[in-house]
Amino acid sequence: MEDSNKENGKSKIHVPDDVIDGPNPNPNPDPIPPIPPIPPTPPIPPTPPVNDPNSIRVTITDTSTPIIILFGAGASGKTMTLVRLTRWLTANGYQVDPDRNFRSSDSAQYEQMCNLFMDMVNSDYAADRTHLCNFMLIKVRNHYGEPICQILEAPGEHYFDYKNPRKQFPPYITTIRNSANPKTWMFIVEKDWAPKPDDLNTQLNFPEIRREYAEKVQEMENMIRPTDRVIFTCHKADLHPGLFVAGRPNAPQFFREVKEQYPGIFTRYKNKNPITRLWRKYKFDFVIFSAGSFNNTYEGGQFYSQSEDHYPASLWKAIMKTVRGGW
Ligand SMILES: Nc1nc2c(ncn2[C@@H]2O[C@H](COP(=O)(O)OP(=O)(O)OP(=O)(O)O)[C@@H](O)[C@H]2O)c(=O)[nH]1
Ligand SMILES: [Mg+2]
Repeated sequence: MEDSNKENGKSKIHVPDDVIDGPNPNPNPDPIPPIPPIPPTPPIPPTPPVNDPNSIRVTITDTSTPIIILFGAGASGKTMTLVRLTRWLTANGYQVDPDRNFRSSDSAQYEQMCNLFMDMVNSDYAADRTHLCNFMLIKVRNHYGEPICQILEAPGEHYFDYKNPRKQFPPYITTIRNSANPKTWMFIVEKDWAPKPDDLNTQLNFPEIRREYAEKVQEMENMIRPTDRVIFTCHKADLHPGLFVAGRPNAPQFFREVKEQYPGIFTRYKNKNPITRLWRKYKFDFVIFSAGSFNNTYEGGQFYSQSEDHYPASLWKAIMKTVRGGW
């Protein structure tokens, strides 16, 4: 039987008459208006001028509550320490909030940093090092709303830049150093610290960089007031499972290795009291810390799993000892 849709063996496609006869005689009387062009997205505010630390001005409105200064090189873990400590503090009834008056000259940007602070703390991802939240003063209050301390978090390059180790500290650090507040300097070290060079072809002399950082720590130790307190913290302890015993870091072994790798950093704080030095050689607490573990994601970020509570708990205990004047 022959297919009526076929002509000379080829398929014949049925086309309705009105399509052949031209335009629709009844066009829609209300045509859809053209979609207006999408307005350009407003420009993203520039990141804070942290690249020029000399241009930064800070205002300390609360001149009596102690300030804890997180002193450490770039990527030493300052921001993630603040994240881990804030999580622990808020879970234990403390209030942790950015001080919104700290940087008045670039208030819009700083305001944005303050707004993003709790998002950063609760994020499942590591804080981006280029993130806005990299320079803040945080206030910690107890559950009665009374201020306990203020914590300064700033980019590590302002304290030590391995490309220019002799660079002076920026003026805002001097402002904080000279402020009337009681102060605790938290000097951050990392066992076997090996900074990542910007250019992967560059060969860095890591022992030499650690020695230069140790000199920078001592430069600050020589400038701060004798009444200022210090804590030494050894970060990223989780990277050294060989120095753990029954799941806990072997603190004396970490101390010995850090002392060797960062010569002279502890000397100034030797306990010279002939009696108490028999059981306490140094006048500071040495805290082993880990913020947690970090796994690279396909998108180029880092998934963050927080450390056990004993890390922030012992860091807070050491901070409180200095704040209450235990040394
Ligand atoms: N394994 C391990 N890695 C850590 C830890 N803390 C931080 N890191 C890693 O170090 C990177 C930098 O941490 P940050 O807290 O941003 O360092 P920072 O000192 O604030 O850096 P700057 O703000 O640039 O000075 C993180 O992205 C993590 O990859 C830790 O406790 N353990
Ligand atoms: Mg940081």
